[in-house]
Amino acid sequence: MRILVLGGDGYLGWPTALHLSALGHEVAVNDNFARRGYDEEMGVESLVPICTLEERLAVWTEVSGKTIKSYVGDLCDAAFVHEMVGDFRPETIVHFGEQRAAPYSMISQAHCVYTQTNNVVGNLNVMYAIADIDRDIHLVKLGTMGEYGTPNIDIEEGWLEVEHNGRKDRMMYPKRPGSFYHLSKVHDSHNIEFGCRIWGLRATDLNQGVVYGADTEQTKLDPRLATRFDYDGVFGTVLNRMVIQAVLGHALTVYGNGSQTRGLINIVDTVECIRLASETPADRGEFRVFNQFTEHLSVRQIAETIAEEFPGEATIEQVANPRVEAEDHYYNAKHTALVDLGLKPTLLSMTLIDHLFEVVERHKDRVDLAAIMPTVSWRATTSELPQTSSALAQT
Ligand code: NAD
Ligand code: USQ
Repeated sequence: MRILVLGGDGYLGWPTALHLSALGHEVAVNDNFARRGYDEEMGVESLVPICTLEERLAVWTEVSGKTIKSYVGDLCDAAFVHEMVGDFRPETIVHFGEQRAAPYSMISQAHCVYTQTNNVVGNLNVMYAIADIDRDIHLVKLGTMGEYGTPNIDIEEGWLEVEHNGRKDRMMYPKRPGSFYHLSKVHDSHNIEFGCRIWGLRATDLNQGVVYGADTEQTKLDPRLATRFDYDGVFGTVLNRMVIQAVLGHALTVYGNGSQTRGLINIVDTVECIRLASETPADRGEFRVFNQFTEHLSVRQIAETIAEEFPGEATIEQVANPRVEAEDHYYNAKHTALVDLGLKPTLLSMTLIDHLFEVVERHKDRVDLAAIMPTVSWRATTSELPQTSSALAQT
């Protein structure tokens, strides 16, 4: 199958491209390196050193004998997207290419507007390219479990049967997200559902939980194939951050009382979910939604699990929650569709955590301790223009 991976230089896009290529698919990647630009803006770097996209692609050919084509450009450039899709003629487009950090979207007005413009416009350009060039192309779009928020009822996979005043309908599950980033994903979902209903597009929206892990079968083949690993207070996700904190002797930062619960997924399952969704496409006109996580834990449970497994001393610190989010809430989210397609979940285990400790130990000298504590408050509304930033300069 010909598969175009958008955001193919990122934490998840790169290992997904390798996984699909290793399994015999013909793969191309797109990226505009915005993520590398946010690092410069924030003054941080991935814990694990990463090569340039060009170097990574050359190493993959050296190691596997396979070739991955690359298209460098911005998804917000409609002409570029049209040309890329027309040139590669994919059967599937996997769309990872968005600004993905909730705290980044809450830094200031400019960061919020950048995030929503980048994500919503980029996705619309992809939809228009598919509609114009070939409506049989299956769009596999990365959404997020955070689109749903934490409602006081069970979370279904995208759709909800509603009975109101004696009448019934199947409606998109109501959304109540927790950041301007998460909201951008809600807007994308609505736009894609509209494209399926009106133009007959075929799409799978993958509402993914928080990803953890440092490597996959392919990225382990050569250190130059490594994917990025973020730990800072803006881009680092909770489990990866807590592993680094334990190794560095920094207290594990639980925001608020830590009862807030999130779906989690290991990076090796992410790449497999993308394969499963791509190889069994949605029907023409179908907006299919899968909840992509394998288990759910509260933030406090994550911290306790890591602290218990750490061979040295690890302390847990409850810090004032910089976000506005429910801490004590009901949480029961369905996640059976991908298992029904064949996913064999990789649950959080001592072996996985020990492996993460080893990865961090190898690179701990690269950590900037000053980047660990959270700095972005959900309550502030900063509207002055930020310092010059390569990422923001594109808006
Ligand atoms: P990432 O930031 O590492 O990768 C995203 C890539 O997209 C980057 O390389 C970036 O340069 C690129 N990109 C951004 N805007 C672009 C544009 N306009 N044109 C071209 N390329 C662009 O993020 P990630 O962690 O790999 O996440 C990938 C996707 O999965 C995101 O859409 C994210 O919302 C979703 N997701 C991630 C997680 C997680 O825990 N990491 C969880 C759920 C969902
Ligand atoms: N948290 C802590 N301590 C920390 C960091 C985070 O307690 O040091 C808490 C947060 O308050 C939050 C939870 O952990 O309640 C998750 O935070 P996170 O930063 O790990 O994840 P989030 O901001 O939700 O975003 C990440 C990815 C995003 C993806 C989302 C999936 O960055 O791209 O969409 O996970 S989900 O959370 O299911 O929406």
